[in-house]
Amino acid sequence: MSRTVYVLNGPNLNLLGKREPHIYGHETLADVEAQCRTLATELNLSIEFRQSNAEFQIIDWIHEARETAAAIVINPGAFTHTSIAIMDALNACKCPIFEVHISNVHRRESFRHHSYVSLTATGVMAGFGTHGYSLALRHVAQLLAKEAVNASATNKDRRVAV
Ligand code: CA2
Repeated sequence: MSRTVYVLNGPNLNLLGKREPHIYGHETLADVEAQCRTLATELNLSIEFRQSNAEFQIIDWIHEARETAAAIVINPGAFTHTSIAIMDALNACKCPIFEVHISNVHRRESFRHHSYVSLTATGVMAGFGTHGYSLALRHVAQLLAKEAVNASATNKDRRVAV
């Protein structure tokens, strides 16, 4: 069973910590990646942490994740509010999808209140700062643990039935 989680970041998130700290805080994307990697090791997950400003690139990574990932954690940046193409790519994935926003988008401009990604996401985290990524990874680890328990119970049932 795959334990790889794709952590995908959309446009302008490479500027994290370098501008608008009153909205997005002081941590850089490299800090977020380091935190995710440390936590992933603790949770026995492997992560693919990526950022792009290009919509097609994010879509290609979602297609890659579709084949191999246990889950996708995605902060699509402003594509959240505009991209039917990213929503369609996510819709083609069977794995759980967690949408993360550093800021509470619902307290901000009305154009940030609608998310195409939320229409396909398993869960959404907004306003927890960069901690939202860690919360999402911890949740994925819990889901995988539950799946493993269920799989071993099913296998036991099969052995009894034979
Ligand atoms: O709150 C979030 O995580 C967002 O996804 C961030 C996006 C924004 O368009 C969404 O509505 C909410 C923007 C990412 C841009 O990040 C910057 C960071 C520092 C300086 C400038 C932009």
